[in-house]
This record gives sequence, structure tokens and C-alpha cells, in this order.
Amino acid sequence: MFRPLASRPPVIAIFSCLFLFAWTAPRAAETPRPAPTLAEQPLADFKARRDQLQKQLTDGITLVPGRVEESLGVSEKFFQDENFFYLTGVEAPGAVLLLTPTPYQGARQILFLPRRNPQTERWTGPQPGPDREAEQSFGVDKALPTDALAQVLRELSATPYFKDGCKIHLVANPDEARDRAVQRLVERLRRDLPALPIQDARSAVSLMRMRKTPAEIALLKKAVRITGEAFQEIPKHLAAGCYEYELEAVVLATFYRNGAERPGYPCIVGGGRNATILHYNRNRDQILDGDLVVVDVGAQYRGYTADITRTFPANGQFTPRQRAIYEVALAAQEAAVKAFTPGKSRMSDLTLAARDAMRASPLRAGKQLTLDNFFIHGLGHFIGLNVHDVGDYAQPLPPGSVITIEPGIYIPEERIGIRIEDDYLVTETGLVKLSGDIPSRPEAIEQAMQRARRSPGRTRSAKD
Ligand SMILES: [Mn+2]
Repeated sequence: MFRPLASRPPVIAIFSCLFLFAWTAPRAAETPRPAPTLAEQPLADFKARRDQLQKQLTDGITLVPGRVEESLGVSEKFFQDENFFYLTGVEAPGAVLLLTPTPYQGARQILFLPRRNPQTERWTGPQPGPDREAEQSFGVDKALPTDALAQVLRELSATPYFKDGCKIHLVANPDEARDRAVQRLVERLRRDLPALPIQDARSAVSLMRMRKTPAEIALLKKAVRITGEAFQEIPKHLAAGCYEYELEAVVLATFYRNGAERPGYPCIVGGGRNATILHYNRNRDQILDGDLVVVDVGAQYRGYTADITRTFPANGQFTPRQRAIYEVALAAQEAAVKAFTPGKSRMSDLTLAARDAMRASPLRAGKQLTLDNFFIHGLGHFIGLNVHDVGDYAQPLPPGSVITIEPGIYIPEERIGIRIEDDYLVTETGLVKLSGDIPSRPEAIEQAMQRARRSPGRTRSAKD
């Protein structure tokens, strides 16, 4: 019979500990444990962002309010505030991050989480609570209950550090609160700490968000890949007589089937004249023979959103006029890409190049106007946690930023709306097209339509 381990002579226990150590140490060295991740990003990245922000905002404390869950999931799915997510990776509602230059109980990065509530959790599922486990999984110095925030702020403001010139840096707009939670927080700060001015610190975070980490770039690539899957499905379902919403359904199904959490913005599926309406997203109309169909969609994966547009001929073939104008839009995109000079080009430089290319075309529309007159929106924007991501357009496009280049030509009188939009990573040496696998040459789009038409597995709705 075995003796219980506890009653063994101590010398054997020590010996077996050493033996175990000697046995496991080399194995552990061979297979290092993977670095902890949060929302498919290294935990260390979130910490590095907090450190960086803390280094920049030294003259006071920084508060980052997360979103609250208002309706127990009835009116909408809960999604976290982008800046809060960027700095914490925390997807739970009702949380607040505090960064303090003078430590509170030894902590400089404190995450406030609502106390766990079994009643609410019956409705919306288990949430992390303010405990040691949260400190570890979110990599913060300390996790405290949100109802302790007021007390912590009072204690901090009584320390010698808080003398003249100290501020509260709020990563939210204090004057135009995003929601009730921010409004309540601002009211409380003004009441409890009237001596401390509240300053909007969002721009500091915006500049950080502009440059993506390798993990963020990988997530954007994944969002682009999922969006590409949706574009592969479009030719199988598009035909004269179908409805815009049928294509939207195909896009959404493909997004969800591939693990996207939602479209990063409302899907735009516009046929005919609707193709000339920039943010058309009613998607209710029938698509007619000879129409062009603009499909502008982007999957959101782990918070990061792609933004891609293709224009399809409903019947599988561009008319000569449609194709000629399509070629001009494509040439404008190519001109913008070619004009890019690393470290120098701003978005406005690329816009000029695209406009010049349109103006150089001999084609005319309306009252004999050059086609640049029918390009009525910006050439592109940053993408990231938001489809129109934050960043500074006045400076040269920095390496690590991800942008769209999306020339469009819209001539409502001719029922012609064309937009071609791709996503590009800005690097030290040039632009890398992330959506290059999604065909955009007109002949490639026609071929895809014809291939889909021939394939016996082609799906059409009951109306076929
Ligand atoms: Mn866009």
C-alpha cells in the first residue's frame, strides 16, 4: 500500500522536487510557452500602448471610459469603445481605465470593472470581475470595482503630486459625451475634483492608432480575406432582376460564416442610379439589365475592419461606355499608387494624382466635362478599429498605417456609378496592396460573372 505523499520523510520530498526540476527544465526551454494574447493580439501590445500614453500625458491622470451595456442586449449587440479596447483589450461593459503618474497602492495602471452581478449575468453571460484573475488576464497592475473609482480619485488628488497645473486627461469628449456613462463620469469629476481641468486626450490615442502593430496588420489582413470571400460569392448570385438585398444577404452570410463579428459599416449594394449614391445602404431595389452594381462592404474581425468596393455589370458584361469609364477609375487608382513616395506623400498628394489621371482622359460627361468633375468624394482614408479610422491626414502617410484608395466616377444621368476601392499597407518602401487577390480588372470581373453563370451549382433565389 502507498503512503500519502505528505507523510514521506522530508528528504525524499526535497529530492523528488529537485529531480522534477532537473527533468522539466530542459523541456520547458525547448518549447517556450506562447506569449499571452488578448483578442488575438499580444497582451504586451496593450500594455505597451498604455505605457506610451502614460509617457506622453505626464501632467495629471488619464481616464479612459469604456462603454456601458444599456439594454441587457435587447436593442443591440454590445461593442466596446474603440479607444478603450485599443488600450485594454477589455470587451466587458462598464469598465474604466485609470493611468496615474503617482502610484495608488503601488499601481499606476488600474482597471475598474463592475462587481460581478449574478442577476445581470443570467441575461448577458459571465463577465470578468475586479479580481486577481482580471489583473492577470488583462495585464494591469490592479483591478478594482468601479464603485471605488470616486474614492481612488479623491485619495490621489489629495497627494502632493496634484498641485497647480495638473489635469484630468479624458479619452473621450467631455463636452459632448458619447453616452450616459461618460456624461455621469464628467459630472462627477467636475463635482468631486473642481480644481482639476478636464482635457480631451483623444488625439494622443488617435496618433498611436494610426500606426498599426504587426498583430493589428494581421487582423486587418484577415478582415480583407473574409471580405474577399464575399466578393467571390457575388457573381454567383448577381443577375438582372435580382434585388440588392439578396446580394447583401450573401455578403453578410459569408462574413459570419468566416468568423467576422459584423460588417464594419452598413453594406452598400446599389444598382443603376443607386450606384451613384455614395452611402446608399437601403439595398431594397431591383437590379435591372444593363445596370452597374456598386458593392462596398467590409468585414470586421476582432474589431478591425476592411473596406473594399467592386463594381459589377448586372448582366455579366460592361457596355463599351461603362467599361471605358471603369478603365478611367482604375487608371486613377493606379496613378495614385504610383505617385506614392514613402515618407513624403500625404493623402492629398495621392488625390491630386488620381484627379489628374481622370482629367487626362479624353472621355467627357454631362456638359462636356472631364471625368474628375464626377469624382465627388475623398480618395481614401485610414482603416483600423473604425472604417474611417483616426489619424492625421496633414502629415505624410506613416509606415504601419493602412489606407484605402477608392476613386469613383458617378454620372446619375447615365445611370453610371463606378467605385473601385482597395486597402493598402503603408511601409518604409511603398504601398502593399492587401486586397490584391480580389479581381478588379474589368475583364477579370466579366470572366468571374461568366464562370459563375456556367457553373451548375449557381444559386439563385426563389424568384428565378
Ligand atoms: Mn472607404
